[in-house]
Amino acid sequence: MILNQVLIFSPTGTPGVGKTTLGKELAQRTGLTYINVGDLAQEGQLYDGYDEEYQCPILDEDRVVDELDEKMIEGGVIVDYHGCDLFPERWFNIVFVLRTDNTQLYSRLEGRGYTGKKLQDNVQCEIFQTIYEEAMDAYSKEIVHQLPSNTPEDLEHNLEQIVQWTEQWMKDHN
Ligand code: DAT
Repeated sequence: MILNQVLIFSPTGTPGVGKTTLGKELAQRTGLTYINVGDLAQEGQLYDGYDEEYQCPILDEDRVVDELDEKMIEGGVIVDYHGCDLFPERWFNIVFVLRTDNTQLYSRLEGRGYTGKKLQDNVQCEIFQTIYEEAMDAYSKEIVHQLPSNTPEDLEHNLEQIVQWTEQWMKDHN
């Protein structure tokens, strides 16, 4: 059986770094299935309240994990989310953390209509490398890779590299 699960994420709460763009294109090139956790939660209304400060619904993490577990057991999945601490360690074979320079991130988030505290906090979080450390704690260090995501060239390079890693992983495990 081919078990190949890829998690793509960015510093906690940091959207706009290119996870969706990378994840969808990667799915096309590898035949893996792309899952956007934000969309999944919205479709199933897997929420537990509303965060007034950040103006977004609060994820019901237990229900999200339950919903995803079946798909994860089947394998062949790319998961896109802006955090990693809610997922069981056993789910993933490889983890990519995307990083974007702050000035670029600032304009991408502003372009999405982010303002005030939400904008500041997301950029701050990137500055402090919050998630990379979170990921190194949550998963075995050898499977966590950090990738730059500033330019279209970075995107293409990341895709090529991940496709190579995926092929190598399949060779090593079959
Ligand atoms: P996320 O899923 O992390 O929220 P996204 O994939 O929606 O991010 O991308 C946010 C915006 O940035 C979108 O307009 C596409 C652009 N983008 C993504 N990756 C990029 C890259 N490597 N270089 C330049 N722009 C990129």
